[in-house]
Amino acid sequence: MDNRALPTATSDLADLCLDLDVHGYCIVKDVLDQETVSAVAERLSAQAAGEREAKLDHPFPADAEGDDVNQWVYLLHNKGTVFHQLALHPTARALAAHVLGADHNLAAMDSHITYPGNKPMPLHTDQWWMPQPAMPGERHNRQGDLKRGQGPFGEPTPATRAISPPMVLNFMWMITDFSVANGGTRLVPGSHLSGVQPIGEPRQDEVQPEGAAGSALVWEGRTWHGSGVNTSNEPRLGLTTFFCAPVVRALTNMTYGTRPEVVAGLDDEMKRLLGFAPWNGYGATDEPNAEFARPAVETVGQLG
Ligand SMILES: O=C(O)CCC(=O)C(=O)O
Repeated sequence: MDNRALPTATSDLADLCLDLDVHGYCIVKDVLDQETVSAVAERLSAQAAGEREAKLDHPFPADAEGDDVNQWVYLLHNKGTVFHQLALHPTARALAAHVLGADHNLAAMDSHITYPGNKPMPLHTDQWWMPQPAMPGERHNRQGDLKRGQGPFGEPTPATRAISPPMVLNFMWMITDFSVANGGTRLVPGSHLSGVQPIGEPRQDEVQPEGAAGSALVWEGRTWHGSGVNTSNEPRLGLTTFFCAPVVRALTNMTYGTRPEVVAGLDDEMKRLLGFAPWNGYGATDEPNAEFARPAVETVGQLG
């Protein structure tokens, strides 16, 4: 298994799962038809342009320092029902289930647009906040003390002691082609098994998979990755459906951030995915076994 060649684009689910297990990432071939890609691209581009023009876009904490070129468009499920099918897509859900288990939530659905003239997003993992396993008698890291970019740092070689499992999965939809020229995602194969965080760039061992619009690049929470430099003349549209283990707090506050008129139009599966459904009592408001948590205005207030 260790000798498995680096991932190439495929739609074979067993191969995708093996690529994730062995290399920490996989490339899903032609997962969207071109009509869907066009519809998503059109809505996303209009939204991104509107937010930039109105100065309503905000950087992400893992962006390169001082990069005011790239753009994030957050909470996409509020910005067009065309995006909902991506979160619910069977291939995305199957890979999320493979890594996280049958129960998982949508932690974020955002777009990252790399524009010409940008800075590369530094290599990072998506679960820098996960405490390291500790041996009996060894002091544990306190989860609430961990900070982004703090380490532990090291080389992307297999650890020689226990490491934490993946807790999130990033399913990055290519809404335009992804290429080296337009700032496609950079990854370090095998880094998911190292148990450490990246420091120091550039690296010789990173890869930058290319793919056609309608494909997807998928990596698990421990894999070192970051976006590239866009030296082309066109924006690169990436759209991430970011899944998390159900007990983990989502990256975006989905329940607070979903507009009431959007909540009213959601089907039950989308509501579950966004975290409106309690999971073994977690995430409930006033009724742990309710199918969906009630918003505060509907819960019982002071009585008597
Ligand atoms: O946009 C990219 O290529 C990478 C995005 C990324 O690093 C992330 O979503 O954590």
